[in-house]
Amino acid sequence: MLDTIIKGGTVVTAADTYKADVGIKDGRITIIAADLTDAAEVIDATGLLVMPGGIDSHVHIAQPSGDGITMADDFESATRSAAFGGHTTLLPFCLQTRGQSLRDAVSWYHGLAEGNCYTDVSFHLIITDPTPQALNQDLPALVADGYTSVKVFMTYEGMKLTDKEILQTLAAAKSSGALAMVHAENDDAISYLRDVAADRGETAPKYHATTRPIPAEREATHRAIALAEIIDVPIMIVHVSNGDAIDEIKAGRARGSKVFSETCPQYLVLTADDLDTDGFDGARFVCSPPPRDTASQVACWAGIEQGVFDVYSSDHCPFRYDDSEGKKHPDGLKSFKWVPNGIPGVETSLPILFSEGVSKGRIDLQRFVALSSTNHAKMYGLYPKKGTIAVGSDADITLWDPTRQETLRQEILHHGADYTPYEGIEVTGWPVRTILRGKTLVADGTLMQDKGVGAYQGRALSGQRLEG
Ligand code: DUC
Ligand code: ZN
Ligand code: ZN
Repeated sequence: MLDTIIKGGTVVTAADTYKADVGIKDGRITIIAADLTDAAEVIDATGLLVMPGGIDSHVHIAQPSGDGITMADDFESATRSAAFGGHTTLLPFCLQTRGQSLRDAVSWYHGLAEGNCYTDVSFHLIITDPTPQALNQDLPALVADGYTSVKVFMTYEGMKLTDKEILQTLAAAKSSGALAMVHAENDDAISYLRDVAADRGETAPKYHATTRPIPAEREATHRAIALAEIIDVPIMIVHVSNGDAIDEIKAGRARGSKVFSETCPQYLVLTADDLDTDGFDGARFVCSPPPRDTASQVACWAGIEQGVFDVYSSDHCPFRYDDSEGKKHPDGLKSFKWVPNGIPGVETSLPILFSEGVSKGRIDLQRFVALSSTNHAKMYGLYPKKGTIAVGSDADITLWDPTRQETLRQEILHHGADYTPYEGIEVTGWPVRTILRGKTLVADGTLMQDKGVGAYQGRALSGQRLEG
Protein backbone atom coordinates (compact mmCIF):
# COMPACT_ATOMS: atom_id res chain seq x y z
CA MET A 1 0.00 0.00 0.00
CA LEU A 2 1.17 3.51 -0.86
CA ASP A 3 1.42 6.29 1.70
CA THR A 4 0.03 8.93 -0.62
CA ILE A 5 -1.51 9.20 -4.07
CA ILE A 6 -1.69 12.53 -5.88
CA LYS A 7 -4.74 11.87 -8.00
CA GLY A 8 -6.20 13.33 -11.15
CA GLY A 9 -3.58 16.01 -11.82
CA THR A 10 -1.43 16.91 -14.78
CA VAL A 11 2.20 15.95 -14.23
CA VAL A 12 4.71 18.46 -15.59
CA THR A 13 8.45 17.84 -15.89
CA ALA A 14 11.17 19.66 -17.82
CA ALA A 15 10.45 17.16 -20.63
CA ASP A 16 6.72 16.36 -20.65
CA THR A 17 3.17 17.22 -19.63
CA TYR A 18 0.77 14.31 -19.12
CA LYS A 19 -2.18 13.18 -17.02
CA ALA A 20 -1.19 10.66 -14.36
CA ASP A 21 -1.47 9.77 -10.71
CA VAL A 22 1.69 9.87 -8.59
CA GLY A 23 2.23 7.28 -5.88
CA ILE A 24 4.47 7.99 -2.88
CA LYS A 25 5.98 5.57 -0.38
CA ASP A 26 8.53 6.41 2.34
CA GLY A 27 9.09 9.89 0.94
CA ARG A 28 9.88 8.77 -2.59
CA ILE A 29 7.90 8.56 -5.79
CA THR A 30 7.39 4.83 -6.35
CA ILE A 31 4.88 4.72 -9.19
CA ILE A 32 3.42 7.02 -11.83
CA ALA A 33 0.40 5.48 -13.51
CA ALA A 34 -2.99 6.17 -15.04
CA ASP A 35 -5.26 5.24 -12.17
CA LEU A 36 -3.76 4.47 -8.80
CA THR A 37 -5.74 3.25 -5.79
CA ASP A 38 -4.96 2.06 -2.30
CA ALA A 39 -3.14 4.63 -0.21
CA ALA A 40 -3.42 5.99 3.30
CA GLU A 41 -3.84 9.51 1.87
CA VAL A 42 -5.31 10.60 -1.45
CA ILE A 43 -4.70 14.19 -2.54
CA ASP A 44 -7.16 15.41 -5.15
CA ALA A 45 -5.19 17.26 -7.81
CA THR A 46 -8.03 17.66 -10.30
CA GLY A 47 -7.41 20.80 -12.33
CA LEU A 48 -3.94 21.24 -10.84
CA LEU A 49 -0.43 20.97 -12.24
CA VAL A 50 1.80 18.46 -10.46
CA MET A 51 5.30 19.92 -10.70
CA PRO A 52 8.69 19.22 -9.13
CA GLY A 53 9.08 21.31 -5.98
CA GLY A 54 10.83 24.59 -6.61
CA ILE A 55 14.58 24.74 -5.98
CA ASP A 56 16.05 28.16 -5.30
CA SER A 57 19.82 27.98 -5.62
CA HIS A 58 20.48 31.59 -4.64
CA VAL A 59 19.26 32.71 -1.22
CA HIS A 60 20.96 34.43 1.71
CA ILE A 61 19.82 33.46 5.19
CA ALA A 62 21.12 34.91 8.45
CA GLN A 63 24.25 36.09 6.66
CA PRO A 64 26.46 38.51 8.62
CA SER A 65 25.90 41.84 6.87
CA GLY A 66 27.81 44.48 8.81
CA ASP A 67 27.79 46.17 12.19
CA GLY A 68 24.32 46.75 13.51
CA ILE A 69 22.65 45.11 10.49
CA THR A 70 20.56 41.97 10.83
CA MET A 71 19.09 39.94 8.04
CA ALA A 72 15.32 39.70 8.28
CA ASP A 73 15.17 35.92 7.95
CA ASP A 74 16.59 33.06 9.93
CA PHE A 75 16.37 29.50 8.64
CA GLU A 76 12.92 29.04 10.14
CA SER A 77 11.29 32.06 8.53
CA ALA A 78 13.17 31.81 5.23
CA THR A 79 12.31 28.16 4.65
CA ARG A 80 8.71 28.70 5.80
CA SER A 81 8.35 31.56 3.35
CA ALA A 82 9.97 29.45 0.64
CA ALA A 83 7.53 26.58 1.24
CA PHE A 84 4.56 28.92 0.87
CA GLY A 85 6.11 30.06 -2.40
CA GLY A 86 6.26 26.52 -3.80
CA HIS A 87 9.85 25.63 -2.95
CA THR A 88 11.06 22.39 -1.41
CA THR A 89 14.82 22.98 -1.49
CA LEU A 90 16.95 26.08 -0.88
CA LEU A 91 20.67 26.59 -1.42
CA PRO A 92 21.84 29.39 0.88
CA PHE A 93 25.42 30.58 1.12
CA CYS A 94 27.95 29.90 3.88
CA LEU A 95 29.92 33.14 3.98
CA GLN A 96 33.53 32.78 5.04
CA THR A 97 34.41 36.02 6.81
CA ARG A 98 38.02 37.18 6.49
CA GLY A 99 40.23 35.28 8.88
CA GLN A 100 37.63 32.53 9.33
CA SER A 101 38.24 29.00 8.13
CA LEU A 102 35.83 27.56 5.59
CA ARG A 103 35.10 24.70 7.98
CA ASP A 104 34.11 27.13 10.74
CA ALA A 105 31.83 29.01 8.36
CA VAL A 106 30.12 25.76 7.38
CA SER A 107 29.74 24.63 11.00
CA TRP A 108 28.22 27.97 11.98
CA TYR A 109 25.53 27.77 9.27
CA HIS A 110 24.79 24.15 10.11
CA GLY A 111 24.24 25.24 13.70
CA LEU A 112 21.72 27.83 12.55
CA ALA A 113 19.91 25.49 10.17
CA GLU A 114 19.79 22.31 12.24
CA GLY A 115 16.26 21.56 13.40
CA ASN A 116 14.90 24.85 12.10
CA CYS A 117 14.08 24.22 8.46
CA TYR A 118 10.79 23.55 6.70
CA THR A 119 12.36 22.90 3.30
CA ASP A 120 15.47 20.91 2.58
CA VAL A 121 18.65 22.96 2.38
CA SER A 122 22.14 22.59 0.99
CA PHE A 123 25.03 25.05 1.16
CA HIS A 124 27.23 26.92 -1.28
CA LEU A 125 30.50 28.32 0.04
CA ILE A 126 31.52 31.98 -0.34
CA ILE A 127 35.28 32.45 -0.32
CA THR A 128 36.45 35.89 0.84
CA ASP A 129 39.84 34.81 2.20
CA PRO A 130 41.49 32.51 -0.35
CA THR A 131 44.39 31.36 1.78
CA PRO A 132 46.40 28.29 0.72
CA GLN A 133 44.70 26.45 3.60
CA ALA A 134 41.24 27.43 2.32
CA LEU A 135 41.95 26.66 -1.34
CA ASN A 136 44.21 23.63 -1.11
CA GLN A 137 43.05 21.89 2.03
CA ASP A 138 39.57 22.96 3.13
CA LEU A 139 37.92 23.40 -0.25
CA PRO A 140 38.76 19.93 -1.63
CA ALA A 141 37.74 18.31 1.65
CA LEU A 142 34.45 20.24 1.74
CA VAL A 143 33.70 19.42 -1.91
CA ALA A 144 34.24 15.75 -1.10
CA ASP A 145 31.80 16.21 1.78
CA GLY A 146 29.06 17.57 -0.52
CA TYR A 147 29.63 21.35 -0.58
CA THR A 148 30.17 21.39 -4.31
CA SER A 149 29.83 25.04 -5.29
CA VAL A 150 31.67 28.20 -4.36
CA LYS A 151 30.87 31.87 -4.93
CA VAL A 152 33.35 34.70 -5.34
CA PHE A 153 32.71 38.45 -5.35
CA MET A 154 34.33 40.95 -7.69
CA THR A 155 32.93 43.81 -5.61
CA TYR A 156 32.39 44.78 -1.94
CA GLU A 157 35.08 45.85 0.47
CA GLY A 158 35.96 42.92 2.68
CA MET A 159 34.56 40.34 0.28
CA LYS A 160 35.98 41.08 -3.18
CA LEU A 161 38.85 39.06 -4.56
CA THR A 162 41.58 40.37 -6.84
CA ASP A 163 41.80 38.90 -10.31
CA LYS A 164 44.78 36.83 -9.18
CA GLU A 165 42.82 35.52 -6.21
CA ILE A 166 39.91 34.69 -8.50
CA LEU A 167 42.29 32.76 -10.76
CA GLN A 168 43.61 30.88 -7.74
CA THR A 169 40.07 30.12 -6.59
CA LEU A 170 39.00 29.00 -10.06
CA ALA A 171 42.02 26.71 -10.23
CA ALA A 172 41.07 25.23 -6.86
CA ALA A 173 37.49 24.84 -8.07
CA LYS A 174 38.73 23.04 -11.14
CA SER A 175 40.92 20.59 -9.28
CA SER A 176 38.29 19.87 -6.64
CA GLY A 177 35.32 19.75 -9.05
CA ALA A 178 33.44 22.63 -7.41
CA LEU A 179 31.24 24.84 -9.57
CA ALA A 180 32.37 28.48 -9.30
CA MET A 181 29.70 31.17 -9.07
CA VAL A 182 30.67 34.78 -9.72
CA HIS A 183 29.18 38.10 -8.62
CA ALA A 184 30.33 40.24 -11.54
CA GLU A 185 30.56 43.99 -11.01
CA ASN A 186 33.64 46.19 -11.47
CA ASP A 187 34.41 47.42 -7.98
CA ASP A 188 36.83 50.20 -8.95
CA ALA A 189 34.25 51.69 -11.32
CA ILE A 190 31.62 51.59 -8.58
CA SER A 191 34.03 53.08 -6.05
CA TYR A 192 34.94 55.92 -8.44
CA LEU A 193 31.29 56.71 -9.20
CA ARG A 194 30.47 56.68 -5.49
CA ASP A 195 33.22 59.21 -4.82
CA VAL A 196 31.81 61.42 -7.56
CA ALA A 197 28.31 61.06 -6.10
CA ALA A 198 29.61 61.89 -2.62
CA ASP A 199 31.30 65.04 -3.95
CA ARG A 200 28.00 66.11 -5.41
CA GLY A 201 26.10 65.38 -2.22
CA GLU A 202 24.11 62.63 -3.94
CA THR A 203 23.04 60.36 -1.10
CA ALA A 204 19.47 59.23 -1.93
CA PRO A 205 18.74 55.54 -2.63
CA LYS A 206 18.38 56.17 -6.37
CA TYR A 207 22.14 56.79 -6.58
CA HIS A 208 22.71 53.16 -5.67
CA ALA A 209 21.55 52.36 -9.21
CA THR A 210 23.41 55.15 -11.01
CA THR A 211 26.72 54.27 -9.32
CA ARG A 212 26.48 50.60 -10.36
CA PRO A 213 25.83 51.06 -14.09
CA ILE A 214 25.46 48.39 -16.76
CA PRO A 215 29.04 48.78 -18.12
CA ALA A 216 30.40 47.92 -14.66
CA GLU A 217 28.51 44.62 -14.80
CA ARG A 218 29.31 44.06 -18.48
CA GLU A 219 33.04 44.55 -17.95
CA ALA A 220 33.17 42.29 -14.91
CA THR A 221 31.12 39.62 -16.68
CA HIS A 222 33.59 39.71 -19.57
CA ARG A 223 36.53 39.53 -17.16
CA ALA A 224 35.05 36.67 -15.13
CA ILE A 225 34.52 34.66 -18.29
CA ALA A 226 38.05 35.44 -19.49
CA LEU A 227 39.50 34.34 -16.14
CA ALA A 228 37.52 31.11 -16.34
CA GLU A 229 38.83 30.57 -19.87
CA ILE A 230 42.40 31.01 -18.64
CA ILE A 231 41.84 28.25 -16.08
CA ASP A 232 39.55 26.28 -18.44
CA VAL A 233 36.83 25.77 -15.87
CA PRO A 234 33.01 26.19 -16.00
CA ILE A 235 31.50 29.20 -14.23
CA MET A 236 28.05 30.37 -13.26
CA ILE A 237 27.40 34.10 -13.63
CA VAL A 238 24.77 34.83 -11.00
CA HIS A 239 22.08 37.53 -10.94
CA VAL A 240 22.50 38.75 -14.53
CA SER A 241 20.56 41.98 -14.97
CA ASN A 242 20.87 43.24 -18.54
CA GLY A 243 21.44 42.62 -22.24
CA ASP A 244 25.11 43.66 -22.31
CA ALA A 245 26.00 41.01 -19.74
CA ILE A 246 23.90 38.48 -21.67
CA ASP A 247 25.88 39.33 -24.82
CA GLU A 248 29.12 38.62 -22.94
CA ILE A 249 27.74 35.23 -21.88
CA LYS A 250 26.70 34.42 -25.43
CA ALA A 251 30.10 35.50 -26.75
CA GLY A 252 31.86 33.29 -24.19
CA ARG A 253 29.74 30.34 -25.19
CA ALA A 254 30.40 31.03 -28.86
CA ARG A 255 34.11 30.70 -28.05
CA GLY A 256 33.37 27.32 -26.50
CA SER A 257 33.51 28.36 -22.85
CA LYS A 258 31.29 26.64 -20.32
CA VAL A 259 29.49 29.71 -19.05
CA PHE A 260 26.24 29.22 -17.16
CA SER A 261 23.93 31.98 -16.05
CA GLU A 262 21.17 32.93 -13.69
CA THR A 263 18.65 35.74 -13.59
CA CYS A 264 16.22 36.84 -10.90
CA PRO A 265 12.73 38.37 -10.64
CA GLN A 266 14.02 41.86 -9.86
CA TYR A 267 15.50 42.07 -13.36
CA LEU A 268 12.23 40.98 -14.96
CA VAL A 269 9.66 43.16 -13.19
CA LEU A 270 11.51 46.02 -11.41
CA THR A 271 13.52 48.94 -12.80
CA ALA A 272 15.83 51.63 -11.41
CA ASP A 273 12.78 53.92 -11.40
CA ASP A 274 11.59 51.97 -8.37
CA LEU A 275 14.58 53.35 -6.44
CA ASP A 276 13.80 56.89 -7.62
CA THR A 277 11.13 57.94 -5.16
CA ASP A 278 10.69 60.87 -2.81
CA GLY A 279 12.43 60.38 0.51
CA PHE A 280 13.92 57.03 1.47
CA ASP A 281 11.32 54.65 0.01
CA GLY A 282 13.62 53.62 -2.83
CA ALA A 283 15.79 51.79 -0.28
CA ARG A 284 13.25 48.99 -0.47
CA PHE A 285 14.69 48.15 -3.90
CA VAL A 286 18.39 48.47 -3.14
CA CYS A 287 20.09 45.28 -4.35
CA SER A 288 23.08 44.50 -6.51
CA PRO A 289 23.24 44.50 -9.42
CA PRO A 290 20.40 47.05 -9.29
CA PRO A 291 17.22 46.71 -11.32
CA ARG A 292 17.86 48.40 -14.69
CA ASP A 293 15.48 49.69 -17.38
CA THR A 294 12.74 48.32 -19.60
CA ALA A 295 15.21 47.42 -22.37
CA SER A 296 17.11 45.30 -19.84
CA GLN A 297 13.87 43.62 -18.77
CA VAL A 298 13.14 42.79 -22.41
CA ALA A 299 16.67 41.39 -22.80
CA CYS A 300 16.35 39.26 -19.65
CA TRP A 301 12.99 37.92 -20.81
CA ALA A 302 14.59 37.02 -24.15
CA GLY A 303 17.32 35.23 -22.17
CA ILE A 304 14.64 33.31 -20.28
CA GLU A 305 12.74 32.44 -23.46
CA GLN A 306 15.73 31.54 -25.60
CA GLY A 307 17.58 29.39 -23.10
CA VAL A 308 20.45 31.78 -22.29
CA PHE A 309 19.61 31.52 -18.63
CA ASP A 310 20.06 28.11 -17.07
CA VAL A 311 18.48 28.91 -13.72
CA TYR A 312 16.09 31.45 -12.23
CA SER A 313 16.56 32.25 -8.53
CA SER A 314 15.20 34.84 -6.14
CA ASP A 315 18.51 36.14 -4.68
CA HIS A 316 16.43 36.40 -1.50
CA CYS A 317 18.51 38.69 0.72
CA PRO A 318 15.99 40.25 3.09
CA PHE A 319 16.29 43.28 5.34
CA ARG A 320 13.44 44.94 7.16
CA TYR A 321 12.66 48.42 5.83
CA ASP A 322 11.37 50.22 8.91
CA ASP A 323 14.14 49.03 11.16
CA SER A 324 17.42 50.53 12.38
CA GLU A 325 19.02 47.10 11.81
CA GLY A 326 17.64 47.02 8.28
CA LYS A 327 17.25 49.52 5.46
CA LYS A 328 16.86 52.37 7.97
CA HIS A 329 20.19 51.69 9.62
CA PRO A 330 21.45 55.10 10.83
CA ASP A 331 24.29 55.01 8.28
CA GLY A 332 21.90 53.94 5.52
CA LEU A 333 19.75 56.98 6.21
CA LYS A 334 22.83 59.12 5.60
CA SER A 335 23.79 57.60 2.24
CA PHE A 336 22.75 54.88 -0.21
CA LYS A 337 26.29 53.52 0.23
CA TRP A 338 25.36 52.10 3.61
CA VAL A 339 21.86 50.84 2.88
CA PRO A 340 21.85 47.06 3.43
CA ASN A 341 22.09 45.47 0.02
CA GLY A 342 19.39 42.98 -0.90
CA ILE A 343 15.67 42.38 -1.17
CA PRO A 344 13.28 39.61 -0.10
CA GLY A 345 11.76 37.40 -2.78
CA VAL A 346 11.82 33.66 -2.12
CA GLU A 347 8.04 33.48 -1.66
CA THR A 348 7.10 35.57 -4.67
CA SER A 349 9.68 34.45 -7.23
CA LEU A 350 7.87 31.42 -8.62
CA PRO A 351 4.41 33.06 -8.92
CA ILE A 352 6.12 35.92 -10.79
CA LEU A 353 7.85 33.56 -13.24
CA PHE A 354 4.73 31.46 -13.67
CA SER A 355 2.46 34.43 -14.21
CA GLU A 356 4.70 36.66 -16.31
CA GLY A 357 6.24 33.69 -18.08
CA VAL A 358 3.72 30.86 -18.49
CA SER A 359 0.39 32.64 -18.06
CA LYS A 360 1.43 35.45 -20.41
CA GLY A 361 2.65 32.94 -23.01
CA ARG A 362 6.36 33.78 -22.94
CA ILE A 363 7.51 30.30 -21.89
CA ASP A 364 5.97 26.85 -21.76
CA LEU A 365 5.55 24.70 -18.69
CA GLN A 366 8.67 22.68 -19.50
CA ARG A 367 10.85 25.77 -19.47
CA PHE A 368 9.23 26.90 -16.22
CA VAL A 369 10.09 23.59 -14.56
CA ALA A 370 13.61 23.61 -15.99
CA LEU A 371 14.31 27.15 -14.76
CA SER A 372 12.67 26.76 -11.38
CA SER A 373 13.69 23.23 -10.40
CA THR A 374 15.30 20.73 -12.77
CA ASN A 375 18.25 22.82 -13.91
CA HIS A 376 19.12 23.82 -10.33
CA ALA A 377 19.20 20.14 -9.37
CA LYS A 378 21.43 19.27 -12.33
CA MET A 379 23.69 22.28 -12.02
CA TYR A 380 24.27 21.80 -8.31
CA GLY A 381 24.46 18.03 -8.00
CA LEU A 382 21.02 17.15 -6.62
CA TYR A 383 19.59 15.42 -9.71
CA PRO A 384 17.69 13.08 -9.99
CA LYS A 385 17.00 12.89 -6.25
CA LYS A 386 15.59 16.39 -6.59
CA GLY A 387 14.28 18.40 -9.51
CA THR A 388 12.00 15.99 -11.30
CA ILE A 389 8.96 13.77 -10.98
CA ALA A 390 10.24 10.27 -11.62
CA VAL A 391 10.18 6.89 -9.97
CA GLY A 392 12.89 6.88 -7.30
CA SER A 393 13.07 10.65 -6.89
CA ASP A 394 12.22 12.36 -3.63
CA ALA A 395 8.52 13.18 -3.52
CA ASP A 396 9.19 16.93 -3.59
CA ILE A 397 6.12 18.15 -5.41
CA THR A 398 4.27 21.43 -5.74
CA LEU A 399 0.67 21.52 -6.90
CA TRP A 400 -0.08 24.64 -8.92
CA ASP A 401 -3.47 26.11 -9.71
CA PRO A 402 -2.72 27.71 -13.07
CA THR A 403 -5.88 29.83 -12.99
CA ARG A 404 -5.77 31.21 -9.46
CA GLN A 405 -5.31 34.96 -9.33
CA GLU A 406 -3.59 36.74 -6.48
CA THR A 407 -2.15 40.14 -5.81
CA LEU A 408 1.32 40.03 -4.24
CA ARG A 409 1.09 41.87 -0.93
CA GLN A 410 3.16 41.96 2.23
CA GLU A 411 0.15 40.88 4.30
CA ILE A 412 -0.11 37.47 2.58
CA LEU A 413 3.60 36.61 2.85
CA HIS A 414 5.49 34.66 5.51
CA HIS A 415 9.04 36.03 5.40
CA GLY A 416 10.68 38.06 8.16
CA ALA A 417 10.81 41.26 6.13
CA ASP A 418 8.23 43.99 6.68
CA TYR A 419 7.65 44.69 2.99
CA THR A 420 7.80 43.11 -0.43
CA PRO A 421 9.36 44.94 -3.37
CA TYR A 422 6.72 43.22 -5.51
CA GLU A 423 3.75 44.80 -3.70
CA GLY A 424 0.69 45.09 -5.92
CA ILE A 425 1.83 42.83 -8.75
CA GLU A 426 -1.12 40.74 -9.96
CA VAL A 427 -0.34 37.13 -10.78
CA THR A 428 -2.21 34.28 -12.43
CA GLY A 429 -1.05 30.87 -11.21
CA TRP A 430 -0.38 29.98 -7.60
CA PRO A 431 1.27 27.13 -5.64
CA VAL A 432 -1.59 25.68 -3.60
CA ARG A 433 0.19 22.73 -2.00
CA THR A 434 3.88 22.09 -1.31
CA ILE A 435 4.98 18.53 -0.54
CA LEU A 436 8.43 17.65 0.81
CA ARG A 437 9.51 14.01 0.66
CA GLY A 438 5.85 13.00 0.73
CA LYS A 439 4.81 15.26 3.62
CA THR A 440 2.55 18.21 2.93
CA LEU A 441 4.35 21.34 4.12
CA VAL A 442 1.73 23.85 3.08
CA ALA A 443 -1.83 23.30 1.88
CA ASP A 444 -4.27 26.04 0.92
CA GLY A 445 -2.32 28.67 2.81
CA THR A 446 -1.84 26.64 6.00
CA LEU A 447 1.48 25.40 7.35
CA MET A 448 1.10 21.66 8.04
CA GLN A 449 4.44 20.64 9.59
CA ASP A 450 6.65 21.67 12.45
CA LYS A 451 10.05 23.18 11.78
CA GLY A 452 12.77 20.60 11.53
CA VAL A 453 11.03 18.60 8.79
CA GLY A 454 13.50 20.08 6.30
CA ALA A 455 16.85 18.29 6.14
CA TYR A 456 20.33 19.11 5.00
CA GLN A 457 21.25 17.63 1.61
CA GLY A 458 24.84 16.95 0.65
CA ARG A 459 25.44 17.24 -3.05
CA ALA A 460 27.28 15.47 -5.86
CA LEU A 461 29.44 17.42 -8.28
CA SER A 462 27.65 19.64 -10.76
CA GLY A 463 26.03 17.58 -13.51
CA GLN A 464 25.76 20.46 -15.98
CA ARG A 465 23.30 18.60 -18.15
CA LEU A 466 20.46 21.01 -18.68
CA GLU A 467 17.00 20.86 -20.18
CA GLY A 468 14.78 23.44 -21.71
N1 DUC B 1 24.82 39.80 -4.09
C1 DUC B 1 24.03 38.83 -3.93
O1 DUC B 1 24.24 37.79 -4.50
N2 DUC B 1 22.97 38.95 -3.15
C2 DUC B 1 22.64 40.12 -2.47
C3 DUC B 1 23.57 41.20 -2.58
C4 DUC B 1 24.65 40.97 -3.52
O2 DUC B 1 25.41 41.83 -3.81
ZN1 ZN C 1 25.96 38.59 -5.58
ZN1 ZN D 1 22.80 36.91 -3.68
